[in-house]
Amino acid sequence: YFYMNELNRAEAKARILKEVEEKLHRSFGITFDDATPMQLYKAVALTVRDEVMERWTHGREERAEQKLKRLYYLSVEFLPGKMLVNHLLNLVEFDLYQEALSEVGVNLMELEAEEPEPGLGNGGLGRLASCFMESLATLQLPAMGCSIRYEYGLFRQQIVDGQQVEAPDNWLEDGFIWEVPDYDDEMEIHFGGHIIEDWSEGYLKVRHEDYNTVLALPYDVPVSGYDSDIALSMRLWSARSPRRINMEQFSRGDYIKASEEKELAEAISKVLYPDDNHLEGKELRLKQHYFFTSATIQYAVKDFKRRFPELPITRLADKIAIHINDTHPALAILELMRVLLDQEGLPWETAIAVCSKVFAYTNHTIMNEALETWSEDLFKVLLPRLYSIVQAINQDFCESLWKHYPGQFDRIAKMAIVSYGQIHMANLAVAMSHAVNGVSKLHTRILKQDLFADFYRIYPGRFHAITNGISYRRWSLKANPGLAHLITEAIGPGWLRDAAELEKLRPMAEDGAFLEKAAAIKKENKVRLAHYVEKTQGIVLNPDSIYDVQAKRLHEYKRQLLNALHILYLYQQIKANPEADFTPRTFLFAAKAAPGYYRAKLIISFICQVAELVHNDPDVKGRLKVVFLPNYNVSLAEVLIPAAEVSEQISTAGKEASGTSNMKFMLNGAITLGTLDGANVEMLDAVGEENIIIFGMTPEEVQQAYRFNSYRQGELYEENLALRRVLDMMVDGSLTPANPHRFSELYQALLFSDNGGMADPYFVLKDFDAYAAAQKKVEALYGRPKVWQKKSVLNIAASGVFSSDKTIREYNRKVWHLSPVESEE
Ligand code: 26Y
Repeated sequence: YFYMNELNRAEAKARILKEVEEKLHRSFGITFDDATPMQLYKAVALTVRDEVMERWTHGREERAEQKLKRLYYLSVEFLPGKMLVNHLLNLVEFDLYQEALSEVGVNLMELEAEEPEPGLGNGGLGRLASCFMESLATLQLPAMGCSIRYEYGLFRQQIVDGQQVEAPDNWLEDGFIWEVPDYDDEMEIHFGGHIIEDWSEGYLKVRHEDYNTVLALPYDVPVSGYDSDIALSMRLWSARSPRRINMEQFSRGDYIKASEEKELAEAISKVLYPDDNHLEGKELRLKQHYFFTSATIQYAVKDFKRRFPELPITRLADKIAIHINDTHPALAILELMRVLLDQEGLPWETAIAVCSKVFAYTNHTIMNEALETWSEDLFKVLLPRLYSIVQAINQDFCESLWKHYPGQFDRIAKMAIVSYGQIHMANLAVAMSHAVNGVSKLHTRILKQDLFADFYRIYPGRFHAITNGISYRRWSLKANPGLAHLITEAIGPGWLRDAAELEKLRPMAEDGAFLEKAAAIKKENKVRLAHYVEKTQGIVLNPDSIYDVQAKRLHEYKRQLLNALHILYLYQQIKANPEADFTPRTFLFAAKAAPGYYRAKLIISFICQVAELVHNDPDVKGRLKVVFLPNYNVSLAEVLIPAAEVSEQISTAGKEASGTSNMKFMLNGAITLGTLDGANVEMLDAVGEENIIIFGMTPEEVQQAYRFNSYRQGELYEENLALRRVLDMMVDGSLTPANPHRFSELYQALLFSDNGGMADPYFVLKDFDAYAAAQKKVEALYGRPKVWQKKSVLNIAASGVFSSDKTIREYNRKVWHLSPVESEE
């Protein structure tokens, strides 16, 4: 379509409109003029789906024909974002559709508003999984993403009276055009019951009896890649009761009991757990994990046998790779062991050998509260066969450890898979995978030196550093079309295939006309955001102020509180000197807090109160604005990130494994204000220290302060007057005069240790001065627009290394070894 002449274009547009019209007639029995926006959206989406489906079929056939190895990417979360426009961009048909539809008065971007966003994830980990799927499709690597079809995605966040309120996300309510159920691949999942060891034939046969069955029905959602001949599947398993309604009970009049059973089975895929980086060991969550990993393993084995009837099961690892995204799907390891032992009849050692060749594991966090463990008591009741398998693996594993660490009981206990009544999923994943990786260089170093140091000593070759990446086409072409067009105008369209070509923009940083155009686009995006904020919040933004954005899940370690305290500091400066010059600033926050994370919710309230204070003070007028944007999700990110000038990446050094929004902001020309944490370190390497603002403690300093317990919070309070004044504002009634104690918990947590926990464990106070100084630099730099714009363009030029295409190539080279589907020309 790129190279079409005018005549062909006109024909193609007419064809598109005709197809849309036909879909309206056939699917909805309605004419174009009478169609509702939702019907129109669906009709357009159905025509696009037809084309995506062709690539889907093609990919499937070619993969079979070429007998290719396939990757199963298991993740309990995916955040794909809206799909219509993305598919059109990938098919390189966006312009054509947009023109065709605009000729009949329909705006394609507005049409997409009708599409529900699948909120099947919490944050970075889920979004990363979706970026990976797009890159796999673009590189034509055979892969399938597997997860759960949650009926309710992550809650919708509302802010009521300055507080987070959760509303259900019933995203399937109006139907989801992109999913296709596959009844042929429905699987049976067994829970509970007990196992019987049968030696009657002279060897061990294990029978599982009295279990409860739940059915897993897969819904496939196609994933397209940029200008790719194939589409991949995201396979979402949905739980169904085996008896739609238990007929026997029904006829005995026990209708309630029968429907209860159905409800209980279907509860498994009802709702996504809204916790990010924090595990509560709930039975239903364990059920979810087993449900989708068991379904996936059974399907993978079935598909292997169907495609390779000539191969013995011992060759499984030649034809499939299974990647587990964090430990949540690590039960897949035990489930494959079960299938190999009990169904395929492999001897123990052989099954272990096959498994260890199949699995690879990515760690996404070193924080203790996010490391997954399950109580043995719960585990053995729910998954009795897997329990006996994990016991045996643990036994073997600990014996082998004894050889490496003779007599070192403590060390072995720390590495054990089962210890002190708990099953340690990360230890299982490391012990049973052939590859383990961290998600940035720094994070991987911490894994090797700290969390998995004892494993690293024994298996150094198993560990890899593979830095995260982003689906940069969505975050430019889709989210920031103005910038994308400017880039293409300057360096040609090659960057859309190869992100490294963004480097060609470097010389443009010296080109005044280019800088002006880039600045004009940023301004348009700021205005677009201002419209959005006015329409949704009734708040008017000043598009000439600095747009400073912190958008991510709310966590103490991410330090939204540091940002908020600094705003109070600026406020005090204005109050002390109302006539002084002050660069107008807009601070935008967006963050969901886990519903049970009390302190995170309190921080949201705190930010909202700071916003109120600033808003109501006449001295501040026009200088400071603070906005908390509710319901951060992929769609909001697509409006927010292109408008940002300052990107806040201010986590405590060593705590953020990588971060990925940092990369998206960089691609969109924001200047990063960040700590030496996660991928920020690599952004610094890529763009150079003049083009990023780094501040605060180093990861080593943080480590030392913990190790030697040398952090003196109280002294900072005593000695730093500016800081003390800010902290005092938390409790002196300035924010909530009617209830001055509202935020005392936050204040206390910064200054006083509490049941053995140290005060301010994320070093908010310690980094305060450095942060304020860094913000001063921001202000000074903003006062020199040409210099700012130059740095902004250099950031865009250097952001190509964070393409997830590159990340996926690296996984493939180091871990998966897949061959691409070759297209016949
Ligand atoms: C099960 C529960 C304990 C849990 C639920 C969600 C544990 C972790 C998570 C999510 C973790 C997550 O999103 N981690 C983020 O992964 C990103 C992609 O690698 C990183 O960029 C980011 O630094 C990390 O916090």
